[in-house]
Order: sequence, then structure tokens, then C-alpha cells
Amino acid sequence: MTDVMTPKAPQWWKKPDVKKTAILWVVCTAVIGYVGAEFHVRNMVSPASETMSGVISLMRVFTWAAAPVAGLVAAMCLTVLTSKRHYGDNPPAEADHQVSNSPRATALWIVVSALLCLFALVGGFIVIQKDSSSLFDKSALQVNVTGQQWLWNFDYENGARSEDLYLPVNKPVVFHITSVDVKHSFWVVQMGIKMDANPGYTTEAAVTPNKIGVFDVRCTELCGLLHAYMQTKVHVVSQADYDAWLSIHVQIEKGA
Ligand SMILES: [Cu+2]
Repeated sequence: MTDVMTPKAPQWWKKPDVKKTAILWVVCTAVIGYVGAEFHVRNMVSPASETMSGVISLMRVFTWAAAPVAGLVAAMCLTVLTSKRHYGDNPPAEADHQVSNSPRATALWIVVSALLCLFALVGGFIVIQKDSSSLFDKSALQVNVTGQQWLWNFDYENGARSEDLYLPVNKPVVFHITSVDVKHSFWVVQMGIKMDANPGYTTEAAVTPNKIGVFDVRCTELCGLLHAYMQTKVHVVSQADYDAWLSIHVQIEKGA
């Protein structure tokens, strides 16, 4: 073990292409991580719930965690593409890398990639766990969501039904999602909620909208000819506006 700890650079590090790959690895990791994370964040919607904020940070973290892997592949490609080409049957002496055949390098890579996977798994579980907690919130609003080719229906606790979703701001809501025909998927884009709507089953998803405004609801499971048009809006309003909308809506339904 002591010979490994000596400050002298190991033999393989002296090979120019190993050095080149290592430097490129650092540069590629930084570029891929930065561009990837910024690209994701800029191209993702502005969040309308804690859940969506969590999704965005998770994407950022995952992008950075994946950057060294992508960076190494890119660095190796760049080294190969820019290195001197050798012709002949026997590789030149400088191409004989112990690292290419080293159990230590293999073990290190397995451990590092296993740790990265574990990190992604645990990170994902923590966010999922946090998001599911309001499923058990007794004070949460309950809304039944029914998908059908090619629209959504929303049923509220007082019997009102609508095709646009209305929600009060800062109040947890639990969606009970099903379908009357084929498989659909209920996606509230800016709130980071996406759940399958299966015929004969009820699936659940919970969220707390934290921004007043109009946001998008889409079907995200290919469900037939007009799948692309199976979208509607969610109106997040104040509690007073929500109560007023709900009472008027029920009256209209009863009067009709
Ligand atoms: Cu659909």
C-alpha cells in the first residue's frame, strides 16, 4: 500500500494521451454540467408548486451527477479523434496503457458509477416521498379527474363538474384519476404532477399550487387520433374566488 501513496506520479500518468484525456475530462465535465443544467432550467417551465421546484432542482443535480460520465466519454472521443494515427500490427509503446487492463481502474469505475446511481436513486426517493405526503392530508381538497377521448372532466366535492380545472392557491389537493376508455395520463405541467389515468382503476396524485394564474393540463399518454388536443387549463385563484366559482358552478348545473 505504501508504494501507492508515494507522491511520485504513476507511470500511466506520464503517457501524453492519458494526461490529455484527463484534462479534457475535467473541461468536458464542466462544460456539459454547466450547459446541461442551465439548458434544463431555462427550458423548464416556471414552477407553480413546491413539487415542480423540487423537480427542477433534481434535474439540475442529476445533470451534474451525470456530467462526469458524459464528460469522460466525450474526452475519450476527442482524444481518439485528435491523436496520431498508427498503422501496423503492433501497437506502439506509448499506447500500452496499464490503465486499460487494470483491475484497480475497473473497480474504481464500478464504485464511482454505483455511487452515482445510488445518489440518483436516494435523491429521487426523497423528492417522491415529500410529494406524496399530502396524499394523507385530511384537510386536502379532493378532486376526481376523469380522462376520456379527448377531454378531461373534473368533479368537485360539492357535485360541481368542469372541463377547466379550478383550484384555490396554497391549499393541498388530491386528484383521484381514472379513465372511461383508454389509458391517458394526467399532467399538470407547471405543477410537476404526472399520473396515469387507467380505465377501471383510480390512481392518486397530490400537489399544493403556490402561484395564482392559469397553467396547462395535458394528456401525456398517446391515446388516439386527437391526443395532441387533449389539453385544458388549470385556473389557480384565491380561496374567495374559488368558493364563488364553485357555488355559481353548482347553481348553473342545478338550473340546467
Ligand atoms: Cu389522452
